[in-house]
Amino acid sequence: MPPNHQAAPRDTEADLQGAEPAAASAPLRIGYHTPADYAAQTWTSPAQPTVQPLAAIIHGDFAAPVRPWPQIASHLRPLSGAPCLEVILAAGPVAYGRDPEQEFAATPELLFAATRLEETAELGMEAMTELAYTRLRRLMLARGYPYLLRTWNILQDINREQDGLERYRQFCLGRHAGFVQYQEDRGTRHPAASAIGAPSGGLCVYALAAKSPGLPLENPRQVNPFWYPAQYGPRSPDFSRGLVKSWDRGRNLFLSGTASITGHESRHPGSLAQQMETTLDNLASLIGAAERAVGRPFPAGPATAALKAYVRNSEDYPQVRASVEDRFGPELGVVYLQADICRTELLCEVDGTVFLDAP
Ligand code: 3EB
Repeated sequence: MPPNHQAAPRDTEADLQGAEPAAASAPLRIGYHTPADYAAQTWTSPAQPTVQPLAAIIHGDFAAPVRPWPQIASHLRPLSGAPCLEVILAAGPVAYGRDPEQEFAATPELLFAATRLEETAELGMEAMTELAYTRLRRLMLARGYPYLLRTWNILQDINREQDGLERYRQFCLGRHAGFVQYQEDRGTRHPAASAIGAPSGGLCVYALAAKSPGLPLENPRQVNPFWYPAQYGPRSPDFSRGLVKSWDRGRNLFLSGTASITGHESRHPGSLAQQMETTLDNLASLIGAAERAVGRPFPAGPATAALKAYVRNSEDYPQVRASVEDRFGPELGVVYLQADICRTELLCEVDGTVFLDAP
């Protein structure tokens, strides 16, 4: 086996939960807001005084008002034409901080951290990615959140070939170099992840880590990414298809970027309709895997889920939206973003987060 093939995460949730004592905790939730709504809201409710923003992700051009929490520009354009604020809310109290390397927000259970790096002659994509992951790990360990749950990776010009290797593949090398360190900390438990391309912004990595572990998922329709054969690059991608995190009062399901891939192969190049079918079937299959893994339902509805759809060609937006609404209904929170996807033949990718208060 090539060296990039690693052992599968075989822990059961019971094993993982036993690793750390559970504190009273609640799921995080994600909502999408207009600029006016974002600027006007106080984000505190008398009914739930400890629920606060962990961070806001800014999609589109919006000069955010000063706020204590991290506000991260995605450099991705919403296809609706209007800026969109993605607010991640967590059960607090939340402490906010920043150092020269990153911005972060911490609750008693969860750490959000974000770092952005610009390329230089000395620091190319691979080295930059390793540095981003090294910084993230250093913060996680210093603050006591050793379990990586979810990463979002936004790469400028993701598909461009540079020095003989596509930038996404360079990213996978750098991420692995950083990631082997995490395995020494806590064993192989890949986070859920997305890796997408933007026209600007350098490398942006933002992530969620926790004091206690989550349960990585496999999708029965797809090969685990960390087992991809070498044809997709010298280092296979270090992420899991999804991850469930159980809290005292509820649970989260983090869905990794899901595209038209079955097994390890891209399906239906050139056919948007068929790629959408495969992508949405993959999502449904992953949600099914999560339900079997914990023996509980994960209904993705307007009050329980937020999705992001990344669309390579903006003219495909109406059809992508129609496909997603056909599956999930028109009420579900979805933001459609113009973005590049890590394989050039893929036209769309969908990720998201499910949040349930129920036990
Ligand atoms: C795939 O399934 C499509 O490298 O972190 C999706 C989600 C993809 C995350 C990553 C890559 C990543 O392989 C690409």
